[in-house]
Amino acid sequence: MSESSNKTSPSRRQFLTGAAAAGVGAVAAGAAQANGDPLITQVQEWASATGEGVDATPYGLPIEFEQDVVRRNVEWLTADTISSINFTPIHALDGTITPQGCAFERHHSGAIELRKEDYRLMINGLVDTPLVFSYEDLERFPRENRVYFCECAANTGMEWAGAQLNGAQFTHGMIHNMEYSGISLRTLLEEAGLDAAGDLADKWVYVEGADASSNGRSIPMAKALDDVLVAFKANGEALRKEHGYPVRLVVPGWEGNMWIKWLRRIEVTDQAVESREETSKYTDNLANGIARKWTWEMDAKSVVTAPSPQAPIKHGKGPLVITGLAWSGRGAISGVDVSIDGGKTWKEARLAAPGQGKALTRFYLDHVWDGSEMLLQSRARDTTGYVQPTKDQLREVRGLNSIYHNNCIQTWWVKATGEAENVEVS
Ligand SMILES: Nc1nc2c(c(=O)[nH]1)N[C@H]1C(S)=C(S)[C@@H](COP(=O)(O)O)O[C@H]1N2
Ligand SMILES: [Mo]
Repeated sequence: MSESSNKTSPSRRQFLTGAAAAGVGAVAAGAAQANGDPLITQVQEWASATGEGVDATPYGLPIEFEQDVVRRNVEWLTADTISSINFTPIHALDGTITPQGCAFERHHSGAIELRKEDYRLMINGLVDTPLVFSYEDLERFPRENRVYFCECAANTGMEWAGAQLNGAQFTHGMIHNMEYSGISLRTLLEEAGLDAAGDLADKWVYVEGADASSNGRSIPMAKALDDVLVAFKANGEALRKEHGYPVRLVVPGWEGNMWIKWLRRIEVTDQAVESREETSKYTDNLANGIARKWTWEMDAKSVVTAPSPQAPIKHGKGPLVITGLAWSGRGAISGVDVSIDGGKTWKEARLAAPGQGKALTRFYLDHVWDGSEMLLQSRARDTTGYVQPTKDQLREVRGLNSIYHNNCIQTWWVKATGEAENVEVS
């Protein structure tokens, strides 16, 4: 849109604010004044010669003009990149599927390289027949395709005490959403046989990876038999090394730490192992100093991805697409509300598609911006009736000692200049 869209007459502006199709009208008014534009009137370089042949890029990368749309690390967060996190550039993406190439990574001992030929998956413990599968064995089981988000429990973890990191990528970017192809864990457990386990109600599976950290976690049997996947493809192609090639566990709706990468062993046990990853880490410290055990599900959460600090408004007042992401580990998103006044009043956003269970939902609010500053927020609701809490509501229950499971409402202070900043309102 060119600047001229701001110069519409008052009467036309009034008409535009009232109309549902406001955006389209005002953008067209701007576009009509593009007459003398050399990009329209002159033959351009790219139309005067041939482009690259089909073999120039056997496997495509984003065009050079998009090279700032990359995952980013916050150096001071961790001592070393070997045990660290980087963040998905959610401020610059649209739709819901996260390309693997910019999907956040979290490693406890670095990303390992494991060839399919060297891959083995063991199922042992309280099973009728302990089994070891090769990658090729896994490929022969009936396959499923499902889309799920994976959110690190530490996403938004730096924001408990106050607004901290200035960008949706850094406050909310420890999340990705992919279409996984794999086998249901139930199929593999039944292949090994669960009669030996007896009553399944109090049984667990202990899952671990082939990396040095092993990242072992205990999962209750009910979840293991419900919707957990042993996945080898994401978004149609092999998992990338950093996401667990050749096989990872997908634990829908539950904290990312349980999504074991480079999955090497599944042990059926009669109790939780209480490993390092589920005791010293990934527990929630409450206000009274006691740690809450097991917070597996990721509660409903949302964030406005644009406008946001890394995605300021570059045009003037008039039509403005406000957009963001919403998700819930307990079900599907049933609705998202957006506020431009710090939560005093709310408008229901438009969901790009009906919410799907445990997957990202894209929302839009087609707004006509009057050019004044906004305190922009979004609030997710899910199919269990749960409503995303404010930061203060969350602090009342959880205190200030927490890192993990911060699903509070985020506020962006969008200034008249169009620039945005991470702030808190109470
Ligand atoms: N084997 C193994 N699995 C692992 C980890 C790890 O370090 N090693 N990190 C866990 C954590 S804390 C998270 S949040 C997710 C991140 O998955 P991603 O790197 O694909 O984003 O993987 C989990 N699975
Ligand atoms: Mo994590």
